[in-house]
Amino acid sequence: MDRAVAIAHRGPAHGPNPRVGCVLLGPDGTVLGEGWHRGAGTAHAEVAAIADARAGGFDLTGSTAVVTLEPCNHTGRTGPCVDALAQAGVGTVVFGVTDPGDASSGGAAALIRRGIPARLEPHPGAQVLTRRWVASMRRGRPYVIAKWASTLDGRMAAADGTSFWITGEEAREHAHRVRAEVDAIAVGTGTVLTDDPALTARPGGSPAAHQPLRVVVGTRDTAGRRVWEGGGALAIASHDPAVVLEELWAREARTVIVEGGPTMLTAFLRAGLVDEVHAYIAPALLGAGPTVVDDLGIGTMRDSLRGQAVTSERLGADTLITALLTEGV
Ligand code: AOF
Ligand code: ZN
Repeated sequence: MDRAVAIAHRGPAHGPNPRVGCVLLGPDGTVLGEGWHRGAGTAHAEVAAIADARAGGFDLTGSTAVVTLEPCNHTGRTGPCVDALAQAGVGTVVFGVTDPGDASSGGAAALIRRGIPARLEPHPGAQVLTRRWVASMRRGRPYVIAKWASTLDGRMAAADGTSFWITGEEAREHAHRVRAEVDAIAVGTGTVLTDDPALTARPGGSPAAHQPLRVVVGTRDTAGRRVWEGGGALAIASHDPAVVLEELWAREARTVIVEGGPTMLTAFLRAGLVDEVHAYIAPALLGAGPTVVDDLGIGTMRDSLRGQAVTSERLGADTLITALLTEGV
């Protein structure tokens, strides 16, 4: 399963489908074939592994398929992996995470009905690989990462509105790498008007192969701003976070970064629609200027929003703190 997880990582983190890896083992434990999923519309990991084994001239009768995700039981963009495994003569299936999809789930039961033992062996690596995707499928909405950069005293801009270069090069580079892994980046019209961000993913200074959908939320006129350059950006004329996520879900977005400003971040937090926080903290103090989040309607410490599975990472002079906010993510 470790090997299946490792090859699954070669697939894209963005897009409507999860990253999946599959290793086919002979009765004596030798590897007969390997495959991973390269994104929606392409072969599933199992089908790719079967093709790999066939190319090597191997007979798969009685083999064991080790898959990071429960084999699918539906015809989506491609056919059911349950059928492909059965037709190939695979004898046993082991998987690391259960498929939460409405249509695609039930693969293990379908295999067992055909006399092919299939069992879940929960695997931490497989869970990490699919964590955001599984959460989005369970919720029926995109997984939301709220991202901001602030000073030590929680301010995202100075009193005169200047906000560029709060954090340093390493922190900005990290944020660009995260952008390249998601389906969409959403900001409010206020941020577009004050900061005029391009909202593109530029790790290492050059544009990533995958560019997330750029989304402008709100009703104010932002014509002529950089976000509209090159076309393809999306305007959502609503202030309701649920409406924004519905619109993005309809476009098959599974992961979204909400980048601000304070009005937008506050609306998402108030609605309970932030799954994960990425706070880049600079060792600077301003003492005045807007804070990253406004009134959340929380009056007492007991009701504070508390992060779980918190991590911290030094990025140059800055620190990235990540925390999960919703249950079961
Ligand atoms: C698998 N193996 O490698 C993947 C699976 O539209 P499709 O045909 O690509 O199906 C997408 C769904 O299939 C996806 O939502 C998820 O439930 C499952 N993904 N399943 O057995 C794979 N990528
Ligand atoms: Zn499949």
